[in-house]
Amino acid sequence: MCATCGCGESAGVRVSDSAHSHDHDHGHGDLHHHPHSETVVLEQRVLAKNDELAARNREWMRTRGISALNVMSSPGAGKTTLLVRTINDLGGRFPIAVIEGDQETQLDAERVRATGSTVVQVNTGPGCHLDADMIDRALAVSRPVDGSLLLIENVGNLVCPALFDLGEEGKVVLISTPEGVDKPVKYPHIFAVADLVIINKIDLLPYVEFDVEACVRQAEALNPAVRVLTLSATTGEGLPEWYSWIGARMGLAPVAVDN
Ligand SMILES: Nc1nc2c(ncn2[C@@H]2O[C@H](COP(=O)(O)OP(=O)(O)OP(=O)(O)O)[C@@H](O)[C@H]2O)c(=O)[nH]1
Ligand SMILES: [Mg+2]
Repeated sequence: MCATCGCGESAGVRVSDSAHSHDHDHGHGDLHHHPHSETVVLEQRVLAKNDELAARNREWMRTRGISALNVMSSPGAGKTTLLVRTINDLGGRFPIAVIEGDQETQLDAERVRATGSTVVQVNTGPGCHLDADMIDRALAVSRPVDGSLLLIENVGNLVCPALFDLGEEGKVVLISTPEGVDKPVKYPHIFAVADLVIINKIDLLPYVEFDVEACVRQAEALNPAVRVLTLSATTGEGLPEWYSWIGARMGLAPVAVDN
């Protein structure tokens, strides 16, 4: 069981590209067999080890000019839809590589692969988040070219991904309008660490009860420095602001895209 979030991730984690699929121990090793009374100490050790690996990932990417974004949300908020659209719109300007995190299946990797982008699927089994060791192993398979944008889609979950630094350059949290306006106050930790909050599926606003301004206020109350964008990954409304944000993170001139 994961000593940090108690999510039971002791079974094998699989890191695979289209040609390979194999089991790995996920690196928490002997930490799983200690009694409950040591949970707090173990939690600190797990997170400290993760932070160390994340720092190594960050340095590896920094020296290669690779900018990684950790994209997080509850299941179905639209992460893969947004990633596919982003690759189709921006893929001609700089190389984009993707790491897909899901408990099971290659479904999201297949959607990304259809764009022609490099993609590695990480299956976490019972685990509910990606960690820095998984990213290290995925990078060893993917080897993004220098200057790439690396889009990491985390496992659909608003809780555990908040705790684990992957070595990314920025954390992006999506919330979609049918989920309801109260997600930031119910799941404050992930919104507190976000660099960008995206309110997705705004095309559904006429059909769902969702107060955009109230949601923005909640997110800003938890995280005064956060930027909030509203968009629809399917209609394309709001995407130019998202692309400008990416461009700024990558140190590029504003990216103009017709939608
Ligand atoms: N109306 C509308 N539907 C959307 C939008 N973005 C995504 N969807 C739909 O929402 C559903 C889930 O989208 P995904 O992109 O698979 O969501 P996800 O966050 O990647 O889901 P998991 O990987 O399972 O966590 C799909 O049916 C999408 O077509 C949007 O902006 N508007
Ligand atoms: Mg997805």
